[in-house]
Amino acid sequence: MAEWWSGLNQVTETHIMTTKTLLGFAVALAAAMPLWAASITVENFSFELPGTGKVRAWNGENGVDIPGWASDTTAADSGVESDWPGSSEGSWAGFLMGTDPAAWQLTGHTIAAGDTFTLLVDAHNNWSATTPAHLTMSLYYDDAGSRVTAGSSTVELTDSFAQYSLAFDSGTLPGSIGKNIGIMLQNGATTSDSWIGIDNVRLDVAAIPEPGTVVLLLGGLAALGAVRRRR
Ligand SMILES: [Ca+2]
Ligand SMILES: [Ca+2]
Repeated sequence: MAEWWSGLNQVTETHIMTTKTLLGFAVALAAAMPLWAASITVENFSFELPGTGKVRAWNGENGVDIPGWASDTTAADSGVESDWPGSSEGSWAGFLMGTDPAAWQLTGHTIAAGDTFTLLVDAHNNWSATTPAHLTMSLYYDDAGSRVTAGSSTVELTDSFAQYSLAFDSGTLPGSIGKNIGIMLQNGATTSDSWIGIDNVRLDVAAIPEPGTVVLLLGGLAALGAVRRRR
């Protein structure tokens, strides 16, 4: 075999090896997705504020506002309290009466393509005439001032605090992209003789790159490999 041919062949083989290594790396990277996860700030997530006493109603209707949380109409007997029946984080917990309006909070996080969300809420039954008690937790996006439900789940509660979760993938609702995400919590009872406790509300987001981004990433890695090979 001519020497020039052997040399060229070697270069080609090296290039194939490099490409294979890079492809392997990209595949491993894709398998390790989501690329990042973060916690979204939930104001007064643990209902520790205002921390001055039992407060009914979320919008300050009784003289003291409960930061972070709001309701569309005045809650008759929902708010924050610190004594019986306890909390799962800190000293205070939220409480929600059946038939009271949902307590909601719009976050500062703008929904991006590839975002997947997990809402985590600690909840239990405080006192309910009919058991089991229920919590309805929802995620929504704000569309120019109106709330559009993105996902909702009604779960059964026991007398002990437990963690409940709700997931939402922005890919299932393209209309949500570019809008801010919010949280809604409501007693799931249809009668007013039920009170539930809520605490430690967390919202996590993980970003999964779109296929186009992965292709771009692969292209970039291949180009990098080609440049290295030429050196
Ligand atoms: Ca708390
Ligand atoms: Ca408020």
